[in-house]
Amino acid sequence: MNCEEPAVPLAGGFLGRQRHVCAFFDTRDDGYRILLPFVKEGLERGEKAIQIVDPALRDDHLARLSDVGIDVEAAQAQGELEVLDWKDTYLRNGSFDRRAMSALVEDMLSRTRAEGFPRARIIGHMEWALHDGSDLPALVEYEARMNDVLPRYDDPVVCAYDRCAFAAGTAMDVFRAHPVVLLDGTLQQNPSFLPPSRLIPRLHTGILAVLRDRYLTALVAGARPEALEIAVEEALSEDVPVPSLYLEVIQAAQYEIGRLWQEKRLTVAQEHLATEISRSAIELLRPHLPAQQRNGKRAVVACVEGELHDLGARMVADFLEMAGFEVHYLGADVPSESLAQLVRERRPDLLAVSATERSRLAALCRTVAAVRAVPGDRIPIAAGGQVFLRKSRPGRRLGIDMHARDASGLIAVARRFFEQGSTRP
Ligand code: B12
Repeated sequence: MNCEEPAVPLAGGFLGRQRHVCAFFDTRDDGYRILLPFVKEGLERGEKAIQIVDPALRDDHLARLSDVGIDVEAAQAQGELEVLDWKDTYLRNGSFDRRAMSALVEDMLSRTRAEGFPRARIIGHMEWALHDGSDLPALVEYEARMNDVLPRYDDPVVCAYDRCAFAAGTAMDVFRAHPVVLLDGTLQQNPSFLPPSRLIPRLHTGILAVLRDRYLTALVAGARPEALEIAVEEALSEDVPVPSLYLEVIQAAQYEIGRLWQEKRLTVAQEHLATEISRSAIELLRPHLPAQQRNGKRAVVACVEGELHDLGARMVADFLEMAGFEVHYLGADVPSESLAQLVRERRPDLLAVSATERSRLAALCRTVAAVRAVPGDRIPIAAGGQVFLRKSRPGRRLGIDMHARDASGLIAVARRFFEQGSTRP
């Protein structure tokens, strides 16, 4: 942004560096009373005016511009005024695509410069989002992510909302997505503004709950294509972080499958079907995990002898790989002596062992003992799985070095462990 430029007046105040404005109006007349002087002043300064309006109200909009003395035809002919409608913009191709819309806004801003204007004043009327089938979470995410785009330009972008038409929850999220707000006719810095890095994870919390419920329904029905569509394609297209999909959708749904099985509302066969679908979902999501730089460390991940529950260990292996480890994943039911032999040969920097059932504790102890008997430097051992669900610090008694409740927790614990250079339990 060019800091030499004069501040832009709007609604009796001035826009500073932050120019992504959320304007809430009670009536259309209210909105025009405040925004028309803003449009006119920009045109008088030689700036471009771009407005995106309801196609049904386009003529009314042009008439209102004329009423304040704007020569609409001449301004349009000279490219100073562009009045677009929702069908050309937000709803291009029939529905809202936030990435396409963001690219379109960037294109408008670059084109404005290429045409020789110092900047554009863009106003978008947002009631298109109230139409049936509109994706309101996508709208909020679009508004949030525009805060990564717009600071590269100094063009004011005013998103005009009918305060009475939007549900309170949506209005609040939209409000939080704008650094500047125009409310009750007054322009102000928004004290509730959340930058995208803070707002988007909050939005995802809601999306995750919905995805989890829908994924679980598909699992219970054994509907593989639908389940994979929800947990993979749909979730990725919504930019939901893959680690959250592992833990808050797939793991959470698997726990529910276990509860339904325990209550005899699902058969063993239905549980098997669900688990195999979840295994496929993990396979498809794995390439999309955000990869950190290699850390030069090697990890071996295995389920203890007799332990058949292997999805948790699979997730642990994937999270370690994401964190930069070279991972050797051995899967279910690995006999203690055989695991110790592999440890002797490969000398991992970390051994992660998984146990679910109480009766596997003895096998876990045998594994720890066998690995501790391997000559040479002590190999750090992490243990986890549902056998520890009710134990907060199982380390000392079992002779392990690290424990965490889930795959994400292990990454944090392992990082601390290696940073401290610790080799003691
Ligand atoms: C699918 C399933 C099976 C399948 C497993 C297939 C497979 N390939 O995994 C089969 C049919 C084989 C099975 C068998 C049994 N099951 Co079962 N099963 C389940 C179910 C429904 C889902 C398991 C799952 O996928 N979880 C999702 C994963 C991602 O979660 P997770 O394992 O907890 O992993 C996370 C954390 O624990 C942690 N973690 C895991 N490992 C490690 C390792 C380290 C180092 C760290 C730090 C963290 C960590 O991080 C993981 C990722 O975040 C669970 C329900 C449940 N609550 O999980 C029951 C469940 C685990 N099963 C149960 C039981 C009782 C059995 C059987 C004894 C039934 C029987 N009578 O035969 C047998 C035992 C088999 C055996 N020898 O292991 C009980 C266990 C109760 C208990 N804790 O004692 C559960 C909880 C069902 C219930 N509600 O009662 N089961």
